[in-house]
Amino acid sequence: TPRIFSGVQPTGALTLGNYLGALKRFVEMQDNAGMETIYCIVDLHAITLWQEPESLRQAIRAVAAAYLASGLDPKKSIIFNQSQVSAHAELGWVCSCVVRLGWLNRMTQFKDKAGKHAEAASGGLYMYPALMAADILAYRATHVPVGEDQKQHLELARDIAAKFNNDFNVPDFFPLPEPMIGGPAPRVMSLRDGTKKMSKSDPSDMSRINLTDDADTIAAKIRKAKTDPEPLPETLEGLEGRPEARNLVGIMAALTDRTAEDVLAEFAGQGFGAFKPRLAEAAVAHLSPLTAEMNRLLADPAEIDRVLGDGAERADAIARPIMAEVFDVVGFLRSR
Ligand code: AQP
Repeated sequence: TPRIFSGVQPTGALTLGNYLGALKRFVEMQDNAGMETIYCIVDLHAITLWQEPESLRQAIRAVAAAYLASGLDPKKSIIFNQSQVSAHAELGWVCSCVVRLGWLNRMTQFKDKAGKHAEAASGGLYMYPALMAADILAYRATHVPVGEDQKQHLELARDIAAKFNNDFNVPDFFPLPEPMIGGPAPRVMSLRDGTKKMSKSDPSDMSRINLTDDADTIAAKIRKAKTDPEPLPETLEGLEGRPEARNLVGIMAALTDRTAEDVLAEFAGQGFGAFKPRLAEAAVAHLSPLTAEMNRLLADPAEIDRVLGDGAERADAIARPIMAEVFDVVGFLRSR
């Protein structure tokens, strides 16, 4: 059976991009009979950039609440935080020794996140893709749903798996994980700049819709979203060269489970003055029950911690025997 693995970083409130690009798809896969689904909150990844310890703890619970509120069910999926399963760190080290510096040097996300001060970036940020490969391989996961921004890291994970299999002469030891990019919104863009992805770490809060935003905030952010003065076109080609317009149409389509063509069929010829209030309505209708459920869950942190602890035990039960095989293959001596 296909085994799905994916994760989200607890680096702040989740955005509509994380929801449409990741969480909504996680739920669809969970509910697809015949797939085993493992969803992680990747706290080891989060500390590649500085996180205030207490905020990190809260952010882990908040991502867990977002998972559950979106419809992930701990009876159907394994839901846990990465640091509670030691296989991630252990295999992460092995993968760091398999990956080549030349491969890491090509990763565009490192360049984006390290910015102009790469010398001051953490070693972890640089090694991030090796840990991400380990996350997937520790379960021999076969499929990884991610947004488009993670495509390059997934290709690197495949390269690491192939090199491990080849170096140690264990063909098929790790399956090469398949990226699953696509879905209704593989790349939701910033509300302030249609050429940048919507990101929870963008300095401008107006650039994104957070899953914790209330209805008035969502409406205000959509009202102030950057657009152009042209009315909406009749066809998708008419959106070319209009990244902001394309983005808002895409968000509307994903929120209302329609194609972008269907959205244009309804709104062609109308300006953003008419479209934006309708988009805000759709966003609020979709997100406010989710936000309410998140808040309800967060009122009982002990219950969230229990769900994560239980998930970690089940994740560990899968990863532990795989790690024992890895240690043997690598040549580590284990005498206890
Ligand atoms: N704008 C987006 N559109 C579609 N999918 C997105 N994802 C993130 N942003 C968008 C997908 O969400 C999943 C979890 O992402 P992550 O938290 O692990 O890290 P990220 O990709 O770096 O996301 P952010 O929001 O930009 O976080 P920060 O700002 O902390 O780096 C992934 O599947 C991702 O593709």
